[in-house]
Amino acid sequence: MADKKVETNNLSDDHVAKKPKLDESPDENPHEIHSNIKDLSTFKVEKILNNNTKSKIVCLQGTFSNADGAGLVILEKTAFEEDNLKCNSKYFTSSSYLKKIFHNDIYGNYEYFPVLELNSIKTTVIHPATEKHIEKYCVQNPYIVDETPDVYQSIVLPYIIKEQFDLQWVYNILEHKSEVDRILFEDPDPKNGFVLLPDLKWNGITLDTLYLLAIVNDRNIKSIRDLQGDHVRLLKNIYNKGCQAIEEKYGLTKSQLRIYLHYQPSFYHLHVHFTYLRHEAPGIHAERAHLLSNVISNIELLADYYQKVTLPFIVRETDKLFKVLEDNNILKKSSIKD
Ligand code: G7M
Repeated sequence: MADKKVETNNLSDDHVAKKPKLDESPDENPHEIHSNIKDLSTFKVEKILNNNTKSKIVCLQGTFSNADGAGLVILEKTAFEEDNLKCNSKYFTSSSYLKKIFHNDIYGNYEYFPVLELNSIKTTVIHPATEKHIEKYCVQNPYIVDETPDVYQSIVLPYIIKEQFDLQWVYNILEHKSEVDRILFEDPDPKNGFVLLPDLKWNGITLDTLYLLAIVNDRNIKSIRDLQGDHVRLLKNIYNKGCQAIEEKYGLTKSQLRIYLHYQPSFYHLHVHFTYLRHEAPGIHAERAHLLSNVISNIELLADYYQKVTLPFIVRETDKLFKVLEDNNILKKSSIKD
């Protein structure tokens, strides 16, 4: 079940930097390089922003010789696909190359070069990349902020309104201008409906790393902070229909899925993450992920729970918000009174 192969396309993350008009199709944006890019020979690396040897992801900042502005290239070595390892394995053929490093008694060390199609690297290209995109991919010290409702209203909300990432990619999905063939399920109801499709972080091939996003049709919900009693129907709809669609297509039941929302999210249009429980996706830790079932239960107990609660979140040193919080002395203050 978990090793079933799934066909979807690769796409890049956070790729919209400039704000095209709402009615403009992504292909009409003269700044974009994605329509004609064939290889990465035009990319000149200027800086390694992050090189994570555990997740095997490297984030590079640079420029493209055929386009203006900064670009980001994110390379990720992908997990093994079990299908390819089973009997009649594609890995072990005579067209592969085995280079011996040394051997000692029964122990041998080798470098192995399987056939080309098994050596792909998941690649995300963001161009033109804004300062904010570059910040996002830099290694930085994280800090926890305990966000009281007051801090949210007076500091964080004004910051979000001013500085948030462009949501054009979200609207392109909702308006069927992008990723249409990737949609797994759609409920068109304007209030309680949503679109379910693979997240950009999923290479779309390995079920072990399954990662889908449910994006709500309602454009007025920024994050869990805005959720109230009358959103329970929407949230239950996402939970029930999202799980059903995933089970039908991928054979995973709801008890095998981690279904959660981020606080803070990167994009302030409500969306729910569905990942396979076995997959340790980025952003699943306690300081960021809020399980959907928990969120529903909290709002059922208290309709304005998310307007009253103190919500912790992570902020990084180079985020503009870090400076704003520091200037207001928020990072040092504890919201937990003796
Ligand atoms: O909750 P948070 O805002 O942190 O997560 C946003 C999610 O949206 C991430 O998991 C991204 O990988 C995903 N994402 C970002 N972009 C720009 C796209 C996109 O263009 N298409 C899809 N399908 N997912 C995206």
